[in-house]
Amino acid sequence: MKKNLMLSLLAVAAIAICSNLAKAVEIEVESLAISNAEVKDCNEASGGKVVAFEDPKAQAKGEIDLEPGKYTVYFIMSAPDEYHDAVYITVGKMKGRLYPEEYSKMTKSKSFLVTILTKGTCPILIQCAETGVILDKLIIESEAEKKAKSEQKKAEEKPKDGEDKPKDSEEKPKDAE
Ligand SMILES: [Ca+2]
Repeated sequence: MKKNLMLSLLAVAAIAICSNLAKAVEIEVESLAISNAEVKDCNEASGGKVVAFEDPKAQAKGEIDLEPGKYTVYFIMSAPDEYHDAVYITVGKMKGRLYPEEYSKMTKSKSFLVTILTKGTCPILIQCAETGVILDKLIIESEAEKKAKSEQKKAEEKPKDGEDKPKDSEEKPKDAE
C-alpha cells in the first residue's frame, strides 16, 4: 500500500511539473528595463503597477527563454481612445502593433502570432506607437496550450442537460493505506 501511495504522489508531482511547463508566460511590464516611461501604482493592475507610455521614445526591454514553436502574444493594457492606443512589440525577430480591444479600461489587447524557430534567449522590445498607453503585463501563450485550453472548454461545455456541473472537482490523492 505504501508503494501505491508513493506512485500516486509521483504522478501528482509529474502532472504539476507538466502543467507548469504549459503555463503561459506572463511578464509584468514594470519588471522590464524601462526608458522614457514612468512606472505607476495601480490597484487594479497585476503586481499593483503599470507603465505609462507618455513619451514617443518610451520603451521597455527584456528577454525570455522560449522553446521553438508558435506563440500568441498580447498585453493587458488600457488606452483612452483609438488615437492613443498602439504599441509595437518585438519578440525575437517578429514585430507586431497591438492595441486594446476596448477603451478606458484595463483589458486584453489584440494579439499577434510569433514563431520561434530556435531554442534560446529571445529579446523582447516594447516601443511606443501612440502616447497615452498604459501597460500592465505582456502574455506569451503557446499555441499548444491554447489548443489544450479550448479543448478543455469544449469538454466542459458538453454536458448541457441536468443539474449544474461541479466546477472544481479536483481529485486529491487519498491518503488511505
Ligand atoms: Ca503590472
